[in-house]
This record gives sequence, C-alpha cells and structure tokens, in this order.
Amino acid sequence: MNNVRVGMIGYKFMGKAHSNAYRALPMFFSNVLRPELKAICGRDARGVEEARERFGWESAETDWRRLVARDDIDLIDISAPSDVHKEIAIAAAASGKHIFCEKPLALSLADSIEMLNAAEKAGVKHMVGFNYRFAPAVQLAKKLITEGRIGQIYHFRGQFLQDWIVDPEFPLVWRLQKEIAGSGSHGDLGAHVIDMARYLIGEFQEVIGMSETFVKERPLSLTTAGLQEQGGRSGLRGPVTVDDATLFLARFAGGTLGSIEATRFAAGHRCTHSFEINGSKGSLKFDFERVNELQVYFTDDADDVQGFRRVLATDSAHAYSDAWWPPGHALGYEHTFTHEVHELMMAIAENRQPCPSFEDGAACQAVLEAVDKSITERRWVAISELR
Ligand code: SOE
Repeated sequence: MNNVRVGMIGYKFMGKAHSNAYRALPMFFSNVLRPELKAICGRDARGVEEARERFGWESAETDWRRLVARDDIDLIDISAPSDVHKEIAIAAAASGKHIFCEKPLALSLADSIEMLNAAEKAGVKHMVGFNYRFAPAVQLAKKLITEGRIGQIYHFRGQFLQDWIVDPEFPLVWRLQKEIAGSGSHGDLGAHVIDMARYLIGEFQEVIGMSETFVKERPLSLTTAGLQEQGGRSGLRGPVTVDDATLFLARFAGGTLGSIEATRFAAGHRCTHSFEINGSKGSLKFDFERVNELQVYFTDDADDVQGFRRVLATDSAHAYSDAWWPPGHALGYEHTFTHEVHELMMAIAENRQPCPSFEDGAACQAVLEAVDKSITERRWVAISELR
C-alpha cells in the first residue's frame, strides 16, 4: 500500500490543522505512506463543501455513518467535538478502519476504554491527537531525559494557560458545555499537560486537585461556533457546566513531584503550554509560545558559565529538522500536526501501534477522572482506584 485513503469528520479548527498536515507530509517527508484526502464530512452541506474545496479533499459527506461505511477509505480521522468520538470510533473499528482521534479521547474513562477495546479487537491502528509531543524541542527534552542527562527527576511543573473566555460576555460555545466537551480547561488543556508529563516523566501515581467556574452563566450562542468565531448571541443566558480552571498536585510512580495548572482565565496568556523539569543533573524548560526553544541547565557546566541556556531545536541534531528548512528557520504549531501524521503513517507502514495510541488517551482520561474524584471527595486519589 502506498497511499492511505483518509476520511475526516470535522472541518473547523482541528479539521483544518489535520488537512494541512496530510497535505504537507508527502511534500516534506520522503519514504512515508501518502495520505490521500478522500472525503471530508460535516453536518452542514454548504460548510463542508466549502471546506472540501479549500482544503483539497476529493469528496464531501454530510453523514458520518456513510463515510465510515465507504469501502474506499482506510483511515477515519475524528476531528469533531468530543461527544461524538466514541460512537464514530467504535463504528470505524467495526468496519476495519484505522482511527486517528482528537483529544480528549472521550467524555469518560469508561468510554475511552470501550474505544480502545473496540480498536484492539478489530486489529486496527489507533492514535490520539496529542500533537505537542511532536515539537522538536519537546523531542529534544525527551531525548535528554532518556539519555539520563538531567539525572533523576525531582519536579515536573506543567501549565496550559489561555485567556479566550476572560470576557464574561463571551458566548456559551460547545467547549463550555459538559455534555459536548466532557470538561472545560481540565480536559481541553490539562489533558495536553498530562500527556506531556506521561511522555516525559512516566505514569502518575496519585493526585489531588481543585477547580473553579468563575463565570457561571454566559450568553447563549446561536451556532456551534468554536474558539475564533463567536457566532450570534440570542440575548438569553445559560449555565456554564464545565470548569474554567483546574489545578492539581501529583506524585508520579517514579517519585517525581508534579504540579499542573490549566486555565482559560490567565489574562495575557494566549497559548502558554509550558513545563519545567528539575533533575539531579540539570533542568529543562519549554514554553510553546517559543516552540523552537528548549532552555537547558546542566549542573556540571563550568562554574563560570553556570546558568540556563537556550537551545534552538532546529538543527540536524534535532528531530524532524532535516525534512524542513536550514538551521534556525523556525517551525510552528502546524508542524506538530505534520509530525503527528508522520508517526501515524510510519506506524501503519511498520504494522505497529502509533504513539500516542488510544492506550495513552485512556491513561490520560484516568488521570483527568482521578483529579475530578479528588475534587469531589476532597482527598488524594490513586490512579489505581480508577483502572
Ligand atoms: C482550545 O483551548 C485549544 O485549541 C485546544 O482545544 C487545543 O487542544 C490546544 O492545542 C489549543 O487550545
């Protein structure tokens, strides 16, 4: 097989990011299966047709069941809101299609385990969209940790800070409704930090958290608008049913202590997805707003040059860089998706599961739920209580 025929559900923010990644992949990477943009799917016929044309898909569908049933599709890409992930993924697995699903994997741990089991039983490949792992600077952090270059890890401090709903008049979009989104900042942003921590540090052992919904009612939105398009407002107000911010402390199985913060109320922070890791031989710092940089500190540097230094992860020594531009020519948000799709295509070619898989999606969900439980029960919760 030289091509992987893709059918994608969703055509807004993530649909655009994934379409771009599929198109860029064969242009920049050689010796990789080529994604064929077979069909794009969405409920609104006009909207999906417009997206089909702009993003370069061959055909459009308005019913995901029709898409999943098509025999000219190898991979189903779920870029739609979280409440539909499970049903589509299970149907895709039943029809023998590989699945690439956006995060958070599902609305609950039980649902994500069902999805994982369905995909495993069908013997298809399954991947969850934790794209930030694929920034070259994050890959460098992973390499330094794996090689033991910062020694034993004592601390993980992770944050995902945004500010797009600080305005109390921002409408009640789907991301603020529990039945569609599952949770608020916790599942949308905290999920990325949890995945980053699992990737770099290892498994969580126990957690304790707190959360708040600062603005409890918002104007109703007349559309299914996302982040950028606010849609019309009806004049009526409705309850916000998700958290605006969730913070938690964690102990990892390897002994690392962690603190994690996810909020949409950090005025001035548009997309601060950052971490700091402190080990016995040094420290690492990353901030997505400076996506190409990793700050590194090594305890054994000579006394007179001790301190953090900035490594620009765009040289041939760094992951993916050779595929793109000469050293120092910056990469951005969209490249993380191209690298993610690269991993997916490599996994299909090599007949192995991609990383991160639904297994990682479910593991992340277990941590999210353990934090929720700890908030409800006001106590430390071990992850083993849930799985
Ligand atoms: C919105 O908060 C959002 O787009 C998330 O849904 C994404 O997963 C994250 O990457 C950026 O912020």
